[in-house]
Amino acid sequence: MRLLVTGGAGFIGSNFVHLTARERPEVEITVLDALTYAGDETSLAPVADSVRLVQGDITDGKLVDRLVSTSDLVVHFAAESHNDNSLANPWPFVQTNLIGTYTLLEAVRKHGVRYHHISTDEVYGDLELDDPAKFTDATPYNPSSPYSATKAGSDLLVRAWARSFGIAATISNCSNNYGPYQHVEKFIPRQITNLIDGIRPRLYGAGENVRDWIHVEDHNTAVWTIIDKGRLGETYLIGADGEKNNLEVVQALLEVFGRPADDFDHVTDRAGHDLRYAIDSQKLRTELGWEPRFTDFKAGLVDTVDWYKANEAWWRPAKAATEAKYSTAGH
Ligand code: NAD
Ligand code: TDX
Repeated sequence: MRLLVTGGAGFIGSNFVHLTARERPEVEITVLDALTYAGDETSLAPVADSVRLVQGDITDGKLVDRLVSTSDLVVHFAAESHNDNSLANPWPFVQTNLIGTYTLLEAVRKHGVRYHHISTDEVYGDLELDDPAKFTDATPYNPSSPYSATKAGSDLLVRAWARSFGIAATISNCSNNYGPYQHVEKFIPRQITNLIDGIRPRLYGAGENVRDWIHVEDHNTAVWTIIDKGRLGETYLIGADGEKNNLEVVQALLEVFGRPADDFDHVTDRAGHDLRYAIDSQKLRTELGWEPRFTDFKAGLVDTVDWYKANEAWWRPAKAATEAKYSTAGH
């Protein structure tokens, strides 16, 4: 099978390529990645022999058409992915998440290639802290930020291309991922690398916002399950019942580092900050038989801290510029 992975040099995409190279050696893997600030060729170094990396943009119609025409399956991870960046400058989000997805859809339509679309639970907006409801694939779309609005738009393009043009597509909407190779701009790696550097963690607002954490490996086994067994045209929500508020996560990290539970700073909150995400993944579990394996969040955090300690050369080059950007934004 010839597989095209967009965004395969990013956090989740590179972990997906690692998993695929390890467990499916018969798959020929091509990665299409623009190597933006968030993409890093060295994330693919351990599997470099099994992967062809093409540096290019998913909005480049000619390049996308050529790569899709020689593929049997496209898994589309490439995106502008950070909410804070989307508040500072929404344009790259419109360009990559909307125009980029459109460009891929036109190519898979033309060449009749199977397509899996990676999306987020943020398309559903947010929940109250005490709401017993969780997101399902029937929850109405209600995105809050330019990031989540462009992801929602990209999902709707996929649904329209499946219904009107009959493309062979599936969609997954996953909750917050953590694990190795995540950019230091994101919450957990930012605090881990702050703690390594002796800087106090930074909590937006009161820290009561809840995220539904899942280990990146569990996200990616779910993606393969949907590709193998999912019904075409369907949307599957991926989650591992990992709800934690941000204060709990910061205090878990402080404990791993042997620091006092109040050794952090409150900083300016994010504009439009979603309060709570929670995923109901019953459809994926009962219909397709998927289960998460990394269900011990504390153990997963300890492994992730160990990874950042052992791989300083990977994250160090991005750290100072990331913190400078946060300091300008008051975070
Ligand atoms: P990331 O920012 O770490 O990686 C994105 C990758 O896409 C980078 O390698 C970047 O170079 C590449 N890219 C960006 N613009 C491109 C373009 N125009 N052309 C080609 N490549 C381009 O993101 P991530 O956290 O790995 O997220 C991957 C996907 O998963 C995204 O679609 C995101 O919306 C989705 N998602 C992420 C999470 C999460 O918690 N991180 C949760 C649910 C869904
Ligand atoms: O320094 C921080 N302090 C803090 O309290 C940072 C960077 C974040 N936060 C808070 C904001 C959020 O409530 O932590 C939570 C997680 O923040 P992010 O890592 O920025 O993730 P989030 O905005 O929840 O979005 C993530 O999950 C869904 C990914 O970045 C998206 O790509 C994905 O779709």
